[in-house]
Amino acid sequence: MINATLADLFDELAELTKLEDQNPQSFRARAYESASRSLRELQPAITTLSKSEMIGLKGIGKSTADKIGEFVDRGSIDKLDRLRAMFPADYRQMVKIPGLGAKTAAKLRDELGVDSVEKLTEAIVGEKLREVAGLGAKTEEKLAKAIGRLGLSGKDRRTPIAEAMPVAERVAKELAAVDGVVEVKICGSLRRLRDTVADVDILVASSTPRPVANRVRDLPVVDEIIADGDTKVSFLTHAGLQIDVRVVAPESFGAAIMYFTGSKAHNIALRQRAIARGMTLNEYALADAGDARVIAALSEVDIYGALDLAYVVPRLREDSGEIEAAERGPIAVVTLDMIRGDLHVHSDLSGDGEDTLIDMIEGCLARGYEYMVITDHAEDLTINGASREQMVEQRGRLRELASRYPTIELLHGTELNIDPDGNVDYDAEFLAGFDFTVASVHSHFDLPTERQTIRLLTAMGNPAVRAIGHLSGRMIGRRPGIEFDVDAVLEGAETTGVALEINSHLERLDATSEVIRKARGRDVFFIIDTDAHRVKELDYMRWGIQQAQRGWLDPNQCVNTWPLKRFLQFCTKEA
Ligand code: DGT
Ligand code: CA
Ligand code: ZN
Repeated sequence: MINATLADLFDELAELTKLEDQNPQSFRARAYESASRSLRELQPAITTLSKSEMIGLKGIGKSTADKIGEFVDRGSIDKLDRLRAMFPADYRQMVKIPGLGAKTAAKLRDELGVDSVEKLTEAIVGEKLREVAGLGAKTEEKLAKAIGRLGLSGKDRRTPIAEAMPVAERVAKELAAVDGVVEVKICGSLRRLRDTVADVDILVASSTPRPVANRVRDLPVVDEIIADGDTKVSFLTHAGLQIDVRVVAPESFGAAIMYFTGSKAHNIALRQRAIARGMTLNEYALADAGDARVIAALSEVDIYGALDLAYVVPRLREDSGEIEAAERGPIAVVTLDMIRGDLHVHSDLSGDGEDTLIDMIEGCLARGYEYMVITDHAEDLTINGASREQMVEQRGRLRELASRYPTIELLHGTELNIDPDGNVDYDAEFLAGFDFTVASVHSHFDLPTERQTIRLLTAMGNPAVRAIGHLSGRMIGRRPGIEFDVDAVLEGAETTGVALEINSHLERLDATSEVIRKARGRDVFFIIDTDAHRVKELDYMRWGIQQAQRGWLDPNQCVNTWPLKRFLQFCTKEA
């Protein structure tokens, strides 16, 4: 646990150092990032190592080791404290606006006293930015649009899931280790896998709340406690995210997590259903309305059952048809155990890939897959792509490895780049040599809707393309996706048989749940994959699964739940 805690702190140090150096490529920030990676991979607790052993680790130098020492001795790191004071949460939020770098942010603060999204919005309205050298009316317009599009301003500011989830998981894990704790569950919008969350709701089952509350107050992520009670503690993290921790009795844990998972609309519909049956439903129990006898409270399954409903996965709890479906019978959703292969996996042949081909294969093998596709970046992605020669060589190696890994089918693919006109890398003949390809948009995110639609349809029409990667190209909270005509693209997917990817990265979760849902009942195929660039990221599959659930994907539409033979037919377009 200490390793992960320290890794988080080094990540934060890296983020803040980029602001201090006003340089996203800051050399010092990179050093902190490699320290963080090294800590995350380290098996023994770092505290069991001597200083010289620490320095012997890849990515950890003397100054990093000193900082680890500081934290172990005093529970804080001077430099981090100094940077946190220099760059408060509001400022950090402002720097996240696309198109606003650390340099511009520093100028805004120094010259206009603008250090939050709110103040920036005011300054834009007052046309103040054009008074600053190097900025102009264009900047004002661009930033106003970015703020508007991302919903970054005001009280309804939301945190991207990729930022909230790791923090929530860390807190949950810490609390699970507290004496007397039976179970911990992350609830609210995070459990429903919404793209962004207003706050994090964590529920802890324990008959003795006090030690839990004490532990929460001591967590290193806590910046400020905003509500302090025996059974509920709310705090803000240094990044400004609110986390509510509630302690409830183990015997009503099911009712409590159900209530705090929501959504509110789902809860209201269930409560009405309970009332219609002479029962009451609240965060403590489903009970008899007459004599208050508890009917079900321990588990969510029990409560749904007592309401004559099949279990509803949290991702579907939005009161948009799931209750009616649960009334009819079990709801078919994709689950992790159905997945037979990962179809979008990078090795270190990609410039941004980290682990070797063998590592990635063994990673997939360890996850029980029957097939996998290696999809390193193609040549047009200038810094990250592989040349033709490298691709051919990799294919040869993969074929050789087949006998060494007889239980998993190793397929050779690539991730192609869709250019503004919908064309992809290589030529038809070279493309025909791949077993499987996924084609993705990696540039030109701002073209008009019509051009983006044609671009996607053209790529789908390419006989070598088997799937479209991260359909919109969005980075949640940082970059809006391309705008395209969803119906036209779904129709294109039907006519060409090209699958749409559900990319599991929490920054992406792309295709969006809205698109997946629109494809329900149509002849559109999906692949759920991790786009892993290192072995550990193969575990992202669970987020892709949850995204598929949120989009209510029919498991039959999911290509990588199919047996090998059918998948191979799909690769050759016979599906
Ligand atoms: P957000 O906005 O991302 O925090 O979304 P949620 O869904 O996490 O909303 P939040 O944190 O306000 O509340 C957590 C859950 O608690 C919510 O999903 C359902 C439940 N809840 C909150 N307020 C009410 C309410 O007035 N009535 C009912 N039935 N449930 C509520
Ligand atoms: Ca919430
Ligand atoms: Zn990729």
